[in-house]
This record gives sequence, C-alpha cells and structure tokens, in this order.
Amino acid sequence: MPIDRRSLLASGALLPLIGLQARPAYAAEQAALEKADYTLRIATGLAELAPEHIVSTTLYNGQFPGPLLRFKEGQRAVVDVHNDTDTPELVHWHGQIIPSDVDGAAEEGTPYVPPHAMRRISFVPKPTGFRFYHTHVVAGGDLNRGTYTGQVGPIYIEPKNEPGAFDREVFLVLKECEPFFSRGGDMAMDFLAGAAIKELGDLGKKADDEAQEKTKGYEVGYDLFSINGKMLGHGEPIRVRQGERVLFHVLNGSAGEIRSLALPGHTFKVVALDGNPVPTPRDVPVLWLGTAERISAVVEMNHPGVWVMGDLADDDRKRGIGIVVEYAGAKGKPQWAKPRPRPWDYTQFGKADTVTANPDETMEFTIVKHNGALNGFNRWTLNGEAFSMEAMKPIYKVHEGRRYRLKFRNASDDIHPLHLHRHSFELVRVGGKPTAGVLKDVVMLGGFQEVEFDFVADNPGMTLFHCHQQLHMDFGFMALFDYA
Ligand SMILES: [Cu+2]
Repeated sequence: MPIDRRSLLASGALLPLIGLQARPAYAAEQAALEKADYTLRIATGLAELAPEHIVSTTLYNGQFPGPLLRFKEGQRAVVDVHNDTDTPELVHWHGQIIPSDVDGAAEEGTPYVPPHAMRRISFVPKPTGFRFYHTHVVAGGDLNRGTYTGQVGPIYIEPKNEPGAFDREVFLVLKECEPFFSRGGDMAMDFLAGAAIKELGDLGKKADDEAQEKTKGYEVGYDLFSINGKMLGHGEPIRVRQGERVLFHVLNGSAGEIRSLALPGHTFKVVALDGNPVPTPRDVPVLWLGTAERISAVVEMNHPGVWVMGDLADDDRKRGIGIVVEYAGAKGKPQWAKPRPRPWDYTQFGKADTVTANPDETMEFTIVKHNGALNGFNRWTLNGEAFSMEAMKPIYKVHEGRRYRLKFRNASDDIHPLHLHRHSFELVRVGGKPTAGVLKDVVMLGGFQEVEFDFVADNPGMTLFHCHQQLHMDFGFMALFDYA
C-alpha cells in the first residue's frame, strides 16, 4: 500500500518517528488553511485630523490610528501583515512576552516584511492588559519612516477573568503628525519626582566640553496633534452620564514626545501602568506618559458639563491634543482649566512594603549625549558604546532563570523612556525612592537622575533594550541582550 503524506500524518502512532522534520511542514500547511485573526495592511494613505488638516502618511488598514486588536489570554493568534509600501517593514508587538522571531525587531532577528509581500505571524498573546503595536524600522533622518508615521494601534489582551469595576472602556491614542527638525525643544522637563544628581550633571558637562560640535543636535517638533486620529473639537466627543465609571486606556503613541492629560474637575484613579495592575491604585489630577507608556485609569463622572480633556501644554492642546467629554444634557462650549501641578511619582503606585527580591546580578549603564556628533544629530552612548546597526552585536549576556537589576545613570538633561523588549520589569528605585510591585515595559528616566529595575530572564532569545525616543534609538541609544 502506498503511503502518502496525508495518511502518514493521520496515523498518530507514526508521528513520534517523523519527529521534528515533518512537523514544521505540517504546521505550515495547517497555518495556510487557517484564517488569520487579524490582517494588517501597511500602506500610505490620508488621515483627516480636521477638515483643514489632512495628512499623508503610512497607516495600518488605512486607519489612523490602526484598529484596536483584541486578543484572548492563552489563545494563539494569527496575524497576516501585508506590506504595500516600497520599503521593508516590521510590526512590533510592544509589551508582549513572545519569541524574538515574531517580536518585530530586526536587531533580535525578526525577519522584515519585504516590500509588496506578506508575512504571517503567530504567537500566544501575553501578558493580559493594555499593549500596542507599532513599526520598528529605523527612521534616522527620514521623518517619513518609523514611528514618525501613523503606524500605531492599541491592543487589549483580555484576561480570562476581568474584574470589571467600571461601566465602560474608552481607548485613547495620543499621537502627533507633521514632524519637522528643529534646534531645541519645549517639552515639559520638570514634572518627574526626584532631584538631579550632581555627579551626573558634571559628567554631562564634561561631555559637552569635549564635544567637537558646540551646538546641540537636531530635535523633532510637530505641527499637529491628535487623540484617536482627530484634533481637539473635530472628532466625536466622549459622551458620558453622571455617575458613570469610565475606564480610560491611554497610550502615548508618539515618536518622542512626553504627554500629559487632565480632565478639569475630575481625577483619574490609576489602576494599571503599561497594562499591568498596580499594587496601590491612586487618584491623580494629571496623567504623565513618556513615549510608548500606557496608563489605565478610572474616572468617576461626577462633575457635569462639557469639558476638554487635554494636554497641559497650551500650544500643543491648541494644535489638537485634546478630546471633548460631554455629559448627557450638558450644553455649551467645552471648558478647560489647568490643574495645579504635582510631580509624577511612579513609586506612589507601588507596594507599601518596598522590599524586592535580591538580584542575581546588577548591570550598570551610564548614558551620555554627544552633541551634534553624527551629521548634526546627537549621538548616544551606553557605557561609552553607541549601538551599531551594522554589527548588531549582543554585548550583554543573561542566563535563563536569573534575576537582573539594571541601573541606569542619565548624564544628559533629556528624559528617556527606557524600554525593554519581550520582558516586563519591576521598578526598584526611581528618583532616589525605593519601590516594589510596579511592573512595566517602559519607564521615564529624568535628566541627571537614576533608575533601577529588575527583570527575570524568563523568555530566551535576543532581547532589545532601547530608549523609545525614535531620535535617540536611531542614533546609538540601544543595547542587545542575549541568553547564554
Ligand atoms: Cu532617549
């Protein structure tokens, strides 16, 4: 009797003999028959932020921001990524603990989606909560590439049991458009808790003195700002009823800006940071989010009116970064009032008992800015080394199962949203204060400050660490970890 492949595979008893060779072929065949859970199509398109402001950029499925993708905990997901552009693309599944070949970073070995081609991606989504997806290509000096485009979208990974202490969920994606190069910026810098460390200031001054270029490098500014793809006053308002508890999932989808968000007369009860529930939920008047950070916060709608929920920066809010919140029955022009400033302190959401497990190893990184060192762009070094996109060398080795403490010392005046791929980390010390129990994948490090966080090496494979400011990561601020 001739044995064809089908009957061979159908005969369970033979499977162990076929072993590893036959399985991938079988899996690929099965996958081809399977319908993808989601299809993402990367292509240029138009985003109408307002009738007078229509932007041409690269989008997912022609939408800005990209569609909300919902996954289920523990349930394998299949996503087809079509690249209709002329350049290679990568979709990064930010904040998920998944293998390197699907994570979406070339530095980790994820294959690109070639121009005018499709790549099928499959992974088991985790951890639960608010995550997001975005492009992970290098932009360098091209403001039509990378996260300067409209390639960003929210993800929610549904837990098997949702506590659900809210009436309604609203996702907010904060994002800028029309980037341009400038010298110097006007970003808020004084909102983080903690004080500058003199030694780091001295190190920064030394680097400034040694720099051949005496002018600071380029920064990126933006003309237009949006929430959920619309400038303030141009999208649908968030319609609420008195007494409602609204759970906001806020994502800073910027390429490099820090954002704040306030709703006059209301407070946010922060319940999760980067999608991970915090040990101590707290009421705050203003949310602060570094690039790529997410905050989930409940607002009790107990102050009827028509309000502007917006950024504290007047210029940016006037150019679009806000959304109207309208109570049922309320009328009139949307009102804005700036809340009194209060420092943003991650440790307030931590455990009262601040004892964390001891690390097996500590690694220290000193961050230095070299003004205008790369054709007018600032060059960034970690312990004297700028990441080389050519060499892509994993300098740092970790051992599976061990707990690592990473200590970052910032000898620059910039705030850096530090991001570790494929792992969550626990904050240990921020702005001089110890903490425990706050799990994140991005943390802002203040100018001339230090931050310490721990991660357990529990997801083997190449692992990228970088500053989430596109302009910083493209000019040296990256490091690659590999499992020994
Ligand atoms: Cu940075």
